[in-house]
Amino acid sequence: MKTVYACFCTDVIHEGHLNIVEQAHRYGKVVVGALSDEALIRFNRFPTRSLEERMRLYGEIDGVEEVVVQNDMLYGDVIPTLRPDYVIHGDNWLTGPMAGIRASVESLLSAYGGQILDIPYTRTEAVRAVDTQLKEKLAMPEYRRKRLRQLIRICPVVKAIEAHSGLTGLIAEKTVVEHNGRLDQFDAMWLSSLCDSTAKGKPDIELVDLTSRLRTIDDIMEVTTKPIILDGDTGGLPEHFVYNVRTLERMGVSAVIIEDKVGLKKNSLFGTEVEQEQAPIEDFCAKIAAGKHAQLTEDFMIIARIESLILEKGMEDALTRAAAFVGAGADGIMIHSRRKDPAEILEFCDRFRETDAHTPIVVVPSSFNSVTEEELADHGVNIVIYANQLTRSAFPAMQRTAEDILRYHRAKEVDDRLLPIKDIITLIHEL
Ligand code: SPV
Ligand code: MG
Repeated sequence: MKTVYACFCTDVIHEGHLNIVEQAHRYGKVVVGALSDEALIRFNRFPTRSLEERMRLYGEIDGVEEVVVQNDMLYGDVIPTLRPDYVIHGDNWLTGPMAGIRASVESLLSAYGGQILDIPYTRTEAVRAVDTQLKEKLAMPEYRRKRLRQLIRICPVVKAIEAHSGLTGLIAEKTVVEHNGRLDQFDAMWLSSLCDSTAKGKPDIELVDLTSRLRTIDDIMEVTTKPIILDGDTGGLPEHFVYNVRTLERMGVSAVIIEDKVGLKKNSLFGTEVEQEQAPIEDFCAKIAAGKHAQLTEDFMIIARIESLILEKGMEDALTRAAAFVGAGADGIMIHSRRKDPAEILEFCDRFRETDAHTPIVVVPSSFNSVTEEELADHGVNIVIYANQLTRSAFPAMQRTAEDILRYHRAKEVDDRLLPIKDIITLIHEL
């Protein structure tokens, strides 16, 4: 009896999956792999059902004899042990980002003479409707809100990129790259105060009010499903913060990060070049505690951002504050630095982890940008935020285009570096 293996990465079984099992059955005993949560996330299929539920679902399909867990998107853990005679897959993996996965399967099978069965991918209205429905479900507040905590549990490091509009939200949502045969993408979005203000031509001094920030969040939520971490600046007055926590929770925002500053907040990257005052520990603890008290769900996170290193108040002050803020109920700590060298950030993380093994640590490597996600994760970091790179790449590109049109009195010279007209008119898909 031959063995036919198919890997599934779905929460809902549709006719395409049934067709794969039916075709596979003609060749032998059918074994289905359930892709692990972590691999699913890398594959842009955030699970809405647990691995156990998915395994049960696959096992109930007529013709499936066995269900196994597949941890590696490239099949590297399953094929050498199971040694299936065939691996069956829809022919949609012949081209595009999934071609690397097929190449890996081909090479693993060639070690012992196994074969790939490419079958026509099922493209029907019903299949498309199931996919759309799944996406829409993930955009609902109850799914989106809890997704950040799920990611922290599942991923070695959660990667967030800034978004300040529907368009940048789409970039955060949809950008996928293939690297060494594996697919990768961002896990979450950072609603930066700097970039939201900059997009409106305003300084980053809490001038853009929450009503306006909520409008930006809503624009992003309309077209994305990934979780949102809001840069909440100082969080404002505790009496206002409690209402804002409820509003954010209701919308489906996953976390707010508030920084321990008072008065006129300026952007941290100014450091001590401008006057900025840090909040007394007790006052900031009271704000955190008030926010936690107001919160209604288990999902929402209030993360305390420590500005001691930015304001050159020293490592001890940063660590004292971190312990106090966690004691007051903070669900995570963000530690910031504007040094080019990541040493002080890594030292903070190591020392914080000596006494606190679990509270998530968030970092924003804008200045200390040589450090890799892996190194940060090795020092206990859970969330890495790329806080402003989209805005900083778009601005010089737009400025150069504007200058060149003025210079040449026509647009021909800039055309080579522009998105083709046929692509811009179809960039946003209509429903
Ligand atoms: C932001 O993106 O607005 C931040 C991070 O608060 S930083 O600009 O580095 O202070
Ligand atoms: Mg900010």
